Amino acid sequence: MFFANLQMAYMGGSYYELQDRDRLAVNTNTGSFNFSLLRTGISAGPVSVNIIPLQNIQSVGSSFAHAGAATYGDTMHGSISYTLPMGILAGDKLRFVYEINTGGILLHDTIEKIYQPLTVMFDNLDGSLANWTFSNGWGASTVNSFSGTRSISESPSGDYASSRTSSAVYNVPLDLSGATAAYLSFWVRHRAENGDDKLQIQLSPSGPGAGSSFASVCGRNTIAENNLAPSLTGIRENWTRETVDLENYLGASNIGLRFLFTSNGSNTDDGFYIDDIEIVKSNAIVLAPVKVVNAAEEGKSIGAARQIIAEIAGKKLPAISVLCILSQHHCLALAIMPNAHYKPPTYKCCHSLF
Ligand SMILES: [Ca+2]
Ligand SMILES: [Ca+2]
Ligand SMILES: [Ca+2]
Repeated sequence: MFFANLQMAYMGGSYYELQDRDRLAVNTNTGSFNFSLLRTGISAGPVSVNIIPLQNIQSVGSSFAHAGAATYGDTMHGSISYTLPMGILAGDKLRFVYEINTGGILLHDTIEKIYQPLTVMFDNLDGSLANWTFSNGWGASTVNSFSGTRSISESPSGDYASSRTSSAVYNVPLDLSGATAAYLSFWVRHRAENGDDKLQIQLSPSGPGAGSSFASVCGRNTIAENNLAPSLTGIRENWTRETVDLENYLGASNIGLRFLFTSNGSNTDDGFYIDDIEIVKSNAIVLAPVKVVNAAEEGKSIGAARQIIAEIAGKKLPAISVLCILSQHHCLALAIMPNAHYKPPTYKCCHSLF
């Protein structure tokens, strides 16, 4: 389903679209998470927002409540205070859920950030654009900007052309070596023929230059329909946060970033504006629960060693030896063979999975 259709389903009532307004980096142990609420529903109902902590957030302040934006398309701003745990370390991942309550429905938006990450790149596109290689019309635009006075656009003045293929390549290689988590974020607004004219976010593990092999990646708002590559398409005339989990590129040291615009042979529009592009990474050791995904040799007697396959934070671990010491169906992992990225959790109980 294209975004416009999804939005139509909500428009009949009181509906708000939340945008997380803060950078990916959280640098202080106490502060506020800031968000905006765009009224996209016909009704002017009240709205409240609260935060459900998921990971590395000790506590949050009281919820935000508002009687409702008076006019369709209005934007309100809110914030909720947070306190991080005492022992949080640079590079630790934060996760929480914005819960939006309006018109009798609950909407949830999961946010991931990193505490004191390493900034791989940040470009507000207000200064020199020497780090960019533009083709077929891309350039700076002062028509719309999320920050400062400029963004970049595939058609900075007027509508894009039909049957257009054009790109903006960030020509500095991005280094995610040693990273255990990394995210790309940028702000975007667009008018483009839904499904036919689109923007792809692309990464290459072989750098941005000659010989690169760019592939489209999924973000929070990309759509991949009818076997098309994941793309931003359709109409979003308010600045929208796009984020991409770069987990498939962790460890690579020569990554290229490209925005690829394509249009079909008919129906043109104003196109895309992009601003405040940011990539952060964490090199922190991942401490996460082990999840057993396959246990072979089921039924061995008590005391026998087993080999199981497990993952930590979604990544396969080398074979784990476990000793069944409780019963045939309740085991403790005694020895976990770590690779360089992981601290071995000791005595991780896996009984629920046997
Ligand atoms: Ca800007
Ligand atoms: Ca078109
Ligand atoms: Ca344009």
